[in-house]
Amino acid sequence: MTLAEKEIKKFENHNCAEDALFYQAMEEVIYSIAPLLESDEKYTKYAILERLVIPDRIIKFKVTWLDDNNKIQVNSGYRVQFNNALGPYKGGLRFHPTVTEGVLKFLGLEQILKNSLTGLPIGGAKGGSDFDPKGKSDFEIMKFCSAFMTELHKYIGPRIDVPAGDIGVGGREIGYLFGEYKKITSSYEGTLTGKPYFFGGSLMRPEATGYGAVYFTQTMLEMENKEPLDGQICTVSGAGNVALHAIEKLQDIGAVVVSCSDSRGTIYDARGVDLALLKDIKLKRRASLEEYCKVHNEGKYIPVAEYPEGGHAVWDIPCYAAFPCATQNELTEVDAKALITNGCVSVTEGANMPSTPDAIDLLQTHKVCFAPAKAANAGGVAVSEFEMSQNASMTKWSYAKVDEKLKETMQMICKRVALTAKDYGVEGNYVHGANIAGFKKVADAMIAEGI
Ligand code: NDP
Ligand code: 2IT
Repeated sequence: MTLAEKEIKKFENHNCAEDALFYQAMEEVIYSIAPLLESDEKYTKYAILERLVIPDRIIKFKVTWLDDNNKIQVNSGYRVQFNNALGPYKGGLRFHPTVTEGVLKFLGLEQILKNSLTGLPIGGAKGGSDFDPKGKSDFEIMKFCSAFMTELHKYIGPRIDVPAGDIGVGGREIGYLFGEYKKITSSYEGTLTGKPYFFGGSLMRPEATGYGAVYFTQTMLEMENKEPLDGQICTVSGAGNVALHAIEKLQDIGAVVVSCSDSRGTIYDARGVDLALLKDIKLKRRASLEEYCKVHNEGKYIPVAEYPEGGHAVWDIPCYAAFPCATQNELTEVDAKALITNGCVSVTEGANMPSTPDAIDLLQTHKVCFAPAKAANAGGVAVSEFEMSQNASMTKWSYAKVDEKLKETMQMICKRVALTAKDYGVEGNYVHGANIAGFKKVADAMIAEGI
């Protein structure tokens, strides 16, 4: 039995339906960091893994709110404060009917290592609710956010825990959450990031994750001696905050983005997608992508029912670079096979853990450059930290300054990940590089801070 297998065995109790995603994330981390554990026994001596995989605390609360028909609705709310060895707990809030404690534990574990990779003073956390924002009125969103914050405010603060957005939580929701926090505490402080710009948000926070994923890919392709992205066909999945801004930056640098998707279907437009229309449909009207073909009838809409068995229509489209930016496990082994067959050169994870372990193995075996989420999508949380910094010093940074710092951060992460992989004998494996580099910094801090 290898050291990694022995370590994984210790956590068998998480191998259950409720913790399936958490177990998947944890297993990858443990496999990746085996060379580090082997090279220095202090990590085992100080029981770092055992201490890291259990959150500092999980807060679960009831959220009761009144819908527009004055009917009482009840949801569950959570905040998983995972690890604050490097700084205040930091990570997004997800509002989606699939949210459970297990989902938030997976996202929280990823967040610890991602935040560590940014080199910024932020710990890891995640939270959210099984509340489904789809089809809710603006007032209902506001009432839910107020009710959620009634409980959450007790546990957060600019030096304690700083939530932000994730699936189902954008500027509108952060605005309502911030308003309620301010009302309860009478304090105007940077306890949430992703705020709209005119009351404390940072320029470029909405763009940061998508743009950052593109900056990361540019650096990775250069380091791996591959052709740059300009003029290349790219595919993107998702049609939310991350996907739309990845598309925006890709188009900016001259790439041709031919796809996007939502929970109901995929758009394929061989001439390049119409981003202004996508923003209108998804951000303004909050409608289905089906609307796209009403304007562009040359575009093709592929509903989920017509996806390949075990796969997704987006990854069937030939491309040079692929950007999964929707949700977890949306790029399977079937999809990886299709990408490889079609000559795809790089895959960048804009979403959190969008690729299944089998898919990653296959892509890496076929020498497809693979940028893992915790490195490639760290631009969002990095700019969140820039927002914390601006709030704390009561200043505003220019767009150019944020963009420059974001670019620098993504390039630094990419180089560090590649270098770490090389140092630990797994050159070219960005998954192992990211996990080792992210873990090492948190682990060293935990050791230095005592038990
Ligand atoms: P949004 O809510 O803005 O968008 C999510 C998009 O993904 C929507 O188009 C949604 O479709 C689609 N989607 C959600 N669930 C599914 C599903 N089960 N199957 C297919 N499509 C789905 O979220 P974000 O763009 O913010 O987040 C996307 C991913 O990026 C998530 O994994 C998130 O954790 C990650 N991430 C986000 C960051 C951020 O700054 N926001 C930072 C780093 C990572 P529909 O419109 O139909 O619901
Ligand atoms: O997954 C993520 O990094 C986010 N949802 C953003 C977290 C943040 O605090 O900005």
